[in-house]
Amino acid sequence: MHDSLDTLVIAGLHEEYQSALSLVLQQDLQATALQPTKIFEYHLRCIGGLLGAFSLTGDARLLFRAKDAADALLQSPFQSSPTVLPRMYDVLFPPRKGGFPYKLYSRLYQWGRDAFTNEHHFNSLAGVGSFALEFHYLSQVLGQTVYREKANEIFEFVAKHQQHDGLVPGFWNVMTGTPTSTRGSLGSGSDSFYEYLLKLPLMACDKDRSGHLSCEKDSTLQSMRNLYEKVVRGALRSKHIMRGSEASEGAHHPLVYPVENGNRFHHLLCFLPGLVALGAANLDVQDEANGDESRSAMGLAKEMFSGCQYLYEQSPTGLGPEEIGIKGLDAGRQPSGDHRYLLRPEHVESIFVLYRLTGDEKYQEMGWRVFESIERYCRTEKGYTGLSDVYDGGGGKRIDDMPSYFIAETLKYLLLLFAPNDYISLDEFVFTTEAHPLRRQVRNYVLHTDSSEYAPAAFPWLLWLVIIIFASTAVTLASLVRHGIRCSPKTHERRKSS
Ligand code: DMJ
Repeated sequence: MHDSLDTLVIAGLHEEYQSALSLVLQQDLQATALQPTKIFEYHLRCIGGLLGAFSLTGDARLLFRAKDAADALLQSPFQSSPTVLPRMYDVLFPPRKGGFPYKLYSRLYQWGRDAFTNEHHFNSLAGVGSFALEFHYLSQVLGQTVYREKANEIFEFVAKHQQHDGLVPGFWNVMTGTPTSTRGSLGSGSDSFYEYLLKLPLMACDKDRSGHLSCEKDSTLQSMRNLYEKVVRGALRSKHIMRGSEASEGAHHPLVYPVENGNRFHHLLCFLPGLVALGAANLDVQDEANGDESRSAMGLAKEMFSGCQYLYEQSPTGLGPEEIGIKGLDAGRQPSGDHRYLLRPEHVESIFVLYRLTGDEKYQEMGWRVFESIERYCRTEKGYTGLSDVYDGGGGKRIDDMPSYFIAETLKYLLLLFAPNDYISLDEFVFTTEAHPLRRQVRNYVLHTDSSEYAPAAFPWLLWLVIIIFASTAVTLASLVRHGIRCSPKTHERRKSS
């Protein structure tokens, strides 16, 4: 529900938005206090969703819900880790309500998991390093630096381990603050860390006269921007693309695929063309292109896009697979790998960004074809479903699952692809990794509403007052009863004399 709020606003579905909003506002945190929550998903879907809807509507109730949720993260997965890296899972409880019983349970849980298992000692790079955009935004809007500082600490910490090509280790022991191996990746488990190296500067840095980002005033933002450029020039160009000519002998097509481990295409990597295009449009990068578009950052973005687009187009369903081997790819044969389509957004995200940046209508046509395929193969009576095999004429079996990112991202990007350019313009908004639009360059934000009116349920002072009065009355009564049984000498004397 949290993940869908801003899509409903963007789509102009006012009634549906009001119903969703009232459900969201009924909850303190979208987490069950007794079960460990996966922090990464909670952060990007719930906090991101609340902030995206706040950013569009200015409704302060959403902002305070997001603040409560972020405070819950600071008091649990951040605080229970001995390093600056938060845990992957933790029990969350409302930061001001509830108090002692929740805290006790949470501490017992934390003690138990550390005593009996070490599985909670590890977290991915994306898991520790994807707080930056939402936490900076919270700090900017609330005027409280604590969130930004936490995100900056994490970045500074992991960035010390960057390799010569810019990659940062993909898995961490949060108890010791050491990477579990030096292996880095741009895809699963790492993607949003690299995404935010560009998107946070986009949101928070100033623009110079030519419209390019200028981050000199803030050393962390500057370092993030530098690392982003290093990754695009280094790791991305050297390890994470495969040219069609390398993929299959005699292949003449000028395609470039984003890949992992030398040869594996993963759907998640299809966010890279859009990201690199966004960087090309906003950074004043002196690359080695010398006017040769194919060697420029925008050229690289378009090349990688062509690989993703090809994989969509050459499947009989018109939808791209989850993960396949690229080596030996042959139009006549089914590639080996994971053929599922999980309603993922990354390719339509790149279609949308490239359309907005170039104005070329061919991207709208491509997006429309993806939409038609989704309608044809994935639509069910009550919603949409993933498919087991994009290479099967009918899409294979229906997976019977509609992840929340389908509404938050896939549908939102498809919708915006056909909206006017100034509707949620890329000059005004930056999209989080879950496609929640946050306003860029927010300065001295003034809340649209009286914040006290919408302050979330405060610490229950009245309840505690009643409990204290009740308890002290009980103690007094108990002592009176005791005194009645064993009277003090004075009372005894008074009684005797009367
Ligand atoms: C989304 O939940 C987010 O974009 C995340 O960063 C990784 N990818 C999924 C959807 O595929």
